[in-house]
Amino acid sequence: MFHKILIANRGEIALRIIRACKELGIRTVAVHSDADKDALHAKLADESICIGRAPSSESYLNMKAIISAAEVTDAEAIHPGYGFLSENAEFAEICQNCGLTFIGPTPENIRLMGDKIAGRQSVIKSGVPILPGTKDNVPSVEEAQKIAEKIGFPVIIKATAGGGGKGMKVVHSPASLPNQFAMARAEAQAAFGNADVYIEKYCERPRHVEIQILGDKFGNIIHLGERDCSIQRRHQKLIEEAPCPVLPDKVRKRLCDCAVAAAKAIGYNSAGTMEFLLDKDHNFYFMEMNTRIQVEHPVTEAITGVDIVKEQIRIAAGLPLRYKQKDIKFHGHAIECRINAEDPVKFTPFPGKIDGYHPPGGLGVRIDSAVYDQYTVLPNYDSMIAKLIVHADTREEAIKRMARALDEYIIGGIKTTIEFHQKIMNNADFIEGDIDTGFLERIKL
Ligand code: MV4
Repeated sequence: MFHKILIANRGEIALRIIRACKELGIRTVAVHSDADKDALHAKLADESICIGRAPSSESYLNMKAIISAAEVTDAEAIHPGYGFLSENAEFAEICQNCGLTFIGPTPENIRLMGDKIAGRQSVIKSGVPILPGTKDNVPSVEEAQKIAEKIGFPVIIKATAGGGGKGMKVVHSPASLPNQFAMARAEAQAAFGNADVYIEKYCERPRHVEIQILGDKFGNIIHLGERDCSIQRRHQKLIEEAPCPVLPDKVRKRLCDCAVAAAKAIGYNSAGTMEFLLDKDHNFYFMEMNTRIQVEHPVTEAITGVDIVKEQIRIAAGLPLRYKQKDIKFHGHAIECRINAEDPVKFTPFPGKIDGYHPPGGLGVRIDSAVYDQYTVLPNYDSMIAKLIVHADTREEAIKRMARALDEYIIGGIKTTIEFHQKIMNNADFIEGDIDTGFLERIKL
């Protein structure tokens, strides 16, 4: 096992990783920007090093500074968390070349899954269902028109280098295709420096369901069940839950088996997530794979009891998985609400000083956060300041527990999404489990 790990991240996920390390008896090195000198991750780690100025591009994305920090502190491994350098194949490769273990999958796996066409092709071979669409980049509008006619409208145009909805365009008719095609390519070029796009059949009102995977370096791969992440706004997840409230057991089994087969097909060896769309008839289609620890991993931890970050570290250290599939038992229902420092109506960031902080507690309540009373939420970084996770025997009880915990949660001085979440917990369609990715756009709060 490692003796010392450097954590190349900030905020709640840096704390989450420090906690896992402490319980594993591993020393920790935090890195922080100028602006983060009072941040909890810098205080709670055994050592902490300033790696640059406030903008992420000069600190948390500064590969040279991070590698140097690992070298001067004698860290053996780097945990990238999520965001920042977590899905940067070049960074994983540099770590390798510097004799540092990147706590995540191989650079090859990161690169493969970062290319949506290549990723799609590699999982098709393992029999995972995908929506009808193109196998390759669609270079011309004439080609696009032909393909769309063949698949049938509506279709969706997506960036090959994409993810997160950037450069995505839904096309309902042949007449609107040329314009949408040009816009998709332009947006993809601007966002990713790569204008390549592919075309798929558009799935109406899908749910976003994803499978948590754990694979080790001995070819063992297990799943930890699914999460339903359908409550999103502008491709930002706001609420996640496990299990998916509408998935029949037989479909769940097929979905999880598919995700394991896909991970096996690429020799995946870390924690990862396979994203699927689930339509109203419970057909599912592979979308993409995330090769990092995800924000919403705690709902899976709640229903399985597996510490995913610890497992990820153990796997990177070359240890075999501690669980076989049959050891994984699912208990109850978990929900996570992302508490963002945001204007709850406009959904724009609302940084500032927290004046008065009282987090909820009690049975089945977990908070992953790095804020405290009188802490100043910075404008330089993501606006998520806490994750509130509840666990109960049933979904109905979990919703009531979440509503209770949200009521208790006091964060003074800034605006947050707490009241938004309270409204969702009282929404009849949400309570029924009748949600899809268009839910937030449709409802009036
Ligand atoms: C789709 C889709 C409908 N049909 N693909 C959005 C982000 C990217 N990961 C995939 N996305 C979608 N792909 C087809 N063929 C609808 C979405 C989508 C979506 C997916 C998951 C969660 C929220 C979403 C919100 C809008 C659109």
